[in-house]
Amino acid sequence: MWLKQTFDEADKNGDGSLSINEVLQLMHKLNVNLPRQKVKQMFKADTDDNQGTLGFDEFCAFYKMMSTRRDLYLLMLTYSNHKDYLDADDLKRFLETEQKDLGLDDLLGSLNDPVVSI
Ligand SMILES: [Ca+2]
Repeated sequence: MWLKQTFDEADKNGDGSLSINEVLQLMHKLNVNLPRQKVKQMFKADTDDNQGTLGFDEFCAFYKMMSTRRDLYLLMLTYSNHKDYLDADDLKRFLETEQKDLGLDDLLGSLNDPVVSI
């Protein structure tokens, strides 16, 4: 499984979990350029054991969230004419163009999230 390989490679010290520094190194390697502070927020939200590390299951959830937000961010840049928000026309264009099973509420919720704001 690709994610498992990614996880193992990212786990530099081999303790079976990812510290925030291991995650930041991985994101750098994957060319995911989210501000460090945002990663910390996401990281904090995703570790429910308060130990500041991600196990494999947590990593999967984190990675999925990260990819989704990155995609949304790129979509937003595409449809907003490089404004830092989508106006009603942009959103209409987006919905007409993207025939994806993405709920409008999900999209708006994500756009309101600080992680995808510029
Ligand atoms: Ca580790």
